[in-house]
Amino acid sequence: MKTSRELLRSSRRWATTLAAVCVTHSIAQAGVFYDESVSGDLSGLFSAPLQGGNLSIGNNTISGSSISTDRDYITFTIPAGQAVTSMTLSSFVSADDVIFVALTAGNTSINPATANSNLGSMLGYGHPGVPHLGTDILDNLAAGAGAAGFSAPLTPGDYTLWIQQTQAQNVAYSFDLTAVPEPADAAWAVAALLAGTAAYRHHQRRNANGKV
Ligand SMILES: [Ca+2]
Repeated sequence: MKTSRELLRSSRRWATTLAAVCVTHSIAQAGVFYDESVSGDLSGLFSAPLQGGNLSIGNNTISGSSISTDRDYITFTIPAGQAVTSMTLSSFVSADDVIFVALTAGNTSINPATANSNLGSMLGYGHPGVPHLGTDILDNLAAGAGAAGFSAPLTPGDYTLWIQQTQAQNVAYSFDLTAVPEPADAAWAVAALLAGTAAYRHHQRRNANGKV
């Protein structure tokens, strides 16, 4: 059985931990995950996408452009204890109105030459564009006909995006992948903090009564 002093120390540690998480979250609000204008064109090989690495808590922005046969492939990893709640089309600049996006599990995408007969190997796909600007497109991708489908949030693991404009008009795009602590972890942290707060109040009451 912990003493009230121990519980108070525990609650302070949790408050510090939670504050650190909040600071990290605010710092990561507008993180660049990959920007073609800075780091170069993304891989055009479905079997060897650019390996993007781990997402950070907050927004992870992928920016690039595609025209005609320029396929853009990039992987991202959702670390253990995190989840991706949304993929927002945050920018779309083109004379055309849509772009093609597909999501697969793992570190490779599917062969575009046989994609039409292999839709089930994708988690989802869709054609987001002007009507989706500023909205989450995970639900649109999950609804891709013939795809395996999935439910948001995306859970820890490796994923690959295939982004491509198939028409002659260039598309400049940005997507924001929003990563958060997994709900179970966040709920546990809050519950622990609340338990610590209750212990602290108990400690204060005992102090007021001349007890420790
Ligand atoms: Ca590109």
